Amino acid sequence: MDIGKTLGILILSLGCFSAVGQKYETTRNTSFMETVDADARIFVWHHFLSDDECDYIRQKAEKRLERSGVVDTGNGGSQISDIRTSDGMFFARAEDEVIEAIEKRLSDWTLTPVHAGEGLQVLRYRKDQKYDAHWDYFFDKVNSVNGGNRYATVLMYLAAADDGGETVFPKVPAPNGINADFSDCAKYSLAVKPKKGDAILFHSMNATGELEERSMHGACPVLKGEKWSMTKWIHGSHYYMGGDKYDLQNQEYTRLLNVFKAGGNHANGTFSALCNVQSYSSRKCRSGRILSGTQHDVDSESSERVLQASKITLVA
Ligand SMILES: O=C(O)CCC(=O)C(=O)O
Repeated sequence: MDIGKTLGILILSLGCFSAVGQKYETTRNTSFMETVDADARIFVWHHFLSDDECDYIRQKAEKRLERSGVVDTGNGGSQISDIRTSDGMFFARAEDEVIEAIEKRLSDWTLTPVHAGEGLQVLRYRKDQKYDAHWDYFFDKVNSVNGGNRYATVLMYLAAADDGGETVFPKVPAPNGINADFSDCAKYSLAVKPKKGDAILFHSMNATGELEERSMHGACPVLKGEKWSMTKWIHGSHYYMGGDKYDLQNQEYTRLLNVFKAGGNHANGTFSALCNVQSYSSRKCRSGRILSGTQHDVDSESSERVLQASKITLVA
C-alpha cells in the first residue's frame, strides 16, 4: 500500500488543508483545491463544476431572474438596495437531478448536511453591477431563527466577466501587498478572480460560533462582459424550506430522536432508524455501537410514507 497516497486521501477526506497556496489533487483529474487563507478558512476548489453544469444552470435560471434584494433585518424578507445591483433567483433544494448532485457535492466538501443549506441562488452581474462588502452572518434575531445563523458560504462561478467582478475580502490584505492584474476594487485585499466552474468556500463563524470578521466579502463591479455566480448559504442546523423532502426527513428525525431519548424497548432499533433518516450520520451511527438488530420503532403510517417518499431503507 502506498502510505503517502493513503495519508493524502485521508487528509483530503477530513477536509484539512495546510500551507497557504498548497494544492491538493482530487479524484477528478482536472480539479484541485487551494488554501487561499488558512487562518480565515477560505478555500478555492478549482473546477468544482463542469462546463456543462455551469451552462445548464445558467440556462435554467435565466428566465427566472429578478432584481436581487438584500435581507431585511426587521422581518426577514428581501428589500431592494443600491448595495446590491445584480439580478438573481433561487432554486428549490433538489429541484432536479443536476441541482441535487451539486448540493450533495457541496455537502461532501463542506462536511455539512444538505438540509442545513438554503436553496441555491444564481446571480447575474452586468456592467457596473456589484454587491458591496458585507457579512453573510446575521446580526439580528429574526433571520437566525431558521437553522441558526449562517455558518459557511460556497460561491461558485458559472461565468467570468471579461474584466472586474472579483470576489474581494476587504478585511484580509492581498497576499503580497497587491494583486497586480485585478481591478482597483480588488487590488489591495485578498480577492479571487472568477473562473467558470471554480468555487470559494469561506466561513462566517469562527470555531466558537461567533462572527468570523475576515469573512466580510463583496462582488467588485463588472467592468466588461457578464459574470454569473451561484451561492449556497449553509446554516448551523436544519434550514426549513416550506416542507420539501429534507424538511420531512428532519421532522421524522426529530420524532425518532424523541422516541430514542425516551428510551424503552425499541430504543436500539429507533437509533438505527435515526441514523438512516438523517442525510448524514453522527459519529455514533458510523461506529455502529448502538445498532443491535432489534425491531425499529417506525410504526406510524405517516413515518412509513415519509421514509418511502425519501427512498430510505431502514435497518433494524
Ligand atoms: O458574486 C459574488 O462574487 C459575491 C456574492 C455574494 O457576496 C453573496 O451572494 O453573498
